[in-house]
Amino acid sequence: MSEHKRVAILISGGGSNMVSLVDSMTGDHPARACLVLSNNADAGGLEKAAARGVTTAVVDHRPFKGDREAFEAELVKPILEAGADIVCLAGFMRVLTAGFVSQFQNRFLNIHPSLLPKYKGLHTHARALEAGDAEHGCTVHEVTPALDDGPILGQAKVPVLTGDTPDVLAARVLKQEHVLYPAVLRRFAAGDRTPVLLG
Ligand code: NHR
Ligand code: GAR
Repeated sequence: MSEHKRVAILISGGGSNMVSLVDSMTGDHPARACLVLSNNADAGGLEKAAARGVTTAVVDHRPFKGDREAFEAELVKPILEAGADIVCLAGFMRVLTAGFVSQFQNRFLNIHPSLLPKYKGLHTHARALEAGDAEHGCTVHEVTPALDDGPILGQAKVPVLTGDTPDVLAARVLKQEHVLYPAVLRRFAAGDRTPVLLG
């Protein structure tokens, strides 16, 4: 019997959330990273994962020319090969079909840069600024077929400050993402779905 839950982390870019998750899974943590998987061969996170001794894989979506199911049929392979118990999206930028999501039901997490249910989808920081919100933040939720709509497992709030641009606000939120996501994953891997609320 293996004592640790195995976590696959899907990225598209820099992977700072992935790094915060991988680096959190040591000592008495109930899980360990088994795979970092990117849809983008240029993702900076791939080198960071390899430097940490985590297996990496790339499945580029572009050759599939919009055939999401054909892309996902390849994307799922390294996840199954790695024997993942839990799958975490961390800055993964491709919408996934119900067929893919259903394979990881109740063990599939995402971090989204808004206080859901506000601002599902993209460009969340600009939308929060345009709306004149006094606070903004990030949410970890379970991935379900409907985008950014699954049960909420944690949220962290940050203030919106005078003069904020989308980039400045995004950086403030990202710092909190690096606190929130590891805290939620630790609980979730231990079988506890009580929401983590920060800020
Ligand atoms: N898939 C499902 N089924 N459910 C969710 O909750 C998902 C998901 C896939 C990704 C992350 C999400 C986010 O946190 C996520 C949650 C990409 C897009 C998007 O529109 C939207 C939301 C999220 C990720 N992607 C475009 C697409 O055509 C591509 C955009 C680009 O490449 O820049 O897939 O925000
Ligand atoms: C993070 O802010 C994450 O919440 C967001 O992209 C950034 C990735 O940063 N995710 C999405 O917008 C998903 N559509 P990272 O690659 O450094 O973790």
